[in-house]
Amino acid sequence: MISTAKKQETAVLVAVTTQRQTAEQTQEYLEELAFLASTLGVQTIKTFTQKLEYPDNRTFVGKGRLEDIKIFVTDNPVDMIIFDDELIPSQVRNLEAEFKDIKVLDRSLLILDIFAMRAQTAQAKTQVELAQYQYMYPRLTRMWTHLSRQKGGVGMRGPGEKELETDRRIVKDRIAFLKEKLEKIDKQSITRRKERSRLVRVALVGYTNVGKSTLMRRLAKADVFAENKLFATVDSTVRKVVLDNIPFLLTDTVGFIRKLPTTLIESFKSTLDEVREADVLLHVVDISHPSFEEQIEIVNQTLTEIKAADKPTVLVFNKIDAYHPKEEAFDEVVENEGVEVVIQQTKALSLEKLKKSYLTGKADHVVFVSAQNKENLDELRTKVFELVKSKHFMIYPNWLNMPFTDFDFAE
Ligand SMILES: Nc1nc2c(ncn2[C@@H]2O[C@H](COP(=O)(O)OP(=O)(O)OP(=O)(O)O)[C@@H](O)[C@H]2O)c(=O)[nH]1
Ligand SMILES: [Mg+2]
Repeated sequence: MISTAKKQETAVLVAVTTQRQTAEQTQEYLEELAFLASTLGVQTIKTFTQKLEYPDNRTFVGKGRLEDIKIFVTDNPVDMIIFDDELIPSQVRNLEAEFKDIKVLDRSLLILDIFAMRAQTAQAKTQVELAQYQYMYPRLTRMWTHLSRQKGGVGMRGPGEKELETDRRIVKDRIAFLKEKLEKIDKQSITRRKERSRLVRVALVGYTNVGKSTLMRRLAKADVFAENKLFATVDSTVRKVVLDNIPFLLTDTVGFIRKLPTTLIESFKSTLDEVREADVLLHVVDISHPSFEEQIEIVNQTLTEIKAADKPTVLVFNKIDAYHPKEEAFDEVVENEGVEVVIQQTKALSLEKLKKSYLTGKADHVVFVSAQNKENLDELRTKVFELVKSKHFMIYPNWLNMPFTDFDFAE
């Protein structure tokens, strides 16, 4: 058990700007990484970046930057160094050798740790533990094992805060055991889903922390957990909602993030089935986030990856109450005494303009809401109802003549 009296752990974050990642993106990703760390109670005290064609094969950053980091961690109280990309096993080994008694972590390990902290159901707990061990297995060196045992804490927590096992042979057995256990649980959830398959299914999807659970509360009056932290939700919650006499199922599930560890996607397959098997998606976007457009892209990519794209989708722009127009630079040419002068100007994209650009063709169904302030929720309900209704009548062409006692409308 981690005692609450324990001092706050501190971290140094490291990221590289490459051909595929601009300096601006690197800054945003580092902010997100710091947010992930703070979700685990870890305080970021310094960030290091480097411009490289590719991350260094041996130590992620080059020799010079590595020296800078070493000097910093020698002079300051640093518990861990967190790298923004998933480290390959040999990089972990080399970096462990360089930093000796300081923990070396990466973004994947942090995400896995948060999932472990959040998992509630037996299914989610098993899925996370399996993903953790699959991530760890190829990285278990004698030294890492020894050091991790000594260091414990962030990066080493299994579901329920128990320390993860680091003995190679035991880990291998554990993976086999967890896979078997998960298969059994999955069978049960498939049966459960089949039983309720006669209702239209709507799933809330989106980047983490955009307000999916808050919307779930508003639409289904469900008491689900929402918090300004990343991955507040890692289990799925399903609620029955009735709009104008048409019942449907609404699912709130795990959010997506950039560079979601592949082991997590694989082992969360059955949780993600809720999304894959949905008839309608509500893709929730946090419009107040400076990189909301990139987040939309990442969610779309992940949906394609899990084969859940190409469904009727409502793009729900949430948090309009907190929207601040992003300033964009442009050049204005003016004439001054017969000479053309270029003046650098900025313009802010108002919410109205933004709405216009999305409503004219970027997506089939778009709604702008504030789940927190209950703004425009009726418009969202109407949109959802339209899509649910058309699907519902495909399943039940004779619905209007059916006896209502067939369904339990109680909420
Ligand atoms: N300003 C503002 N904040 C909101 C709104 N909707 C939700 N939030 C806040 O955003 C944060 C995240 O909300 P959640 O509902 O937990 O988001 P989520 O998408 O379920 O997040 P994860 O489960 O962590 O992926 C919370 O602090 C909410 O109070 C909104 O309309 N406006
Ligand atoms: Mg949530």
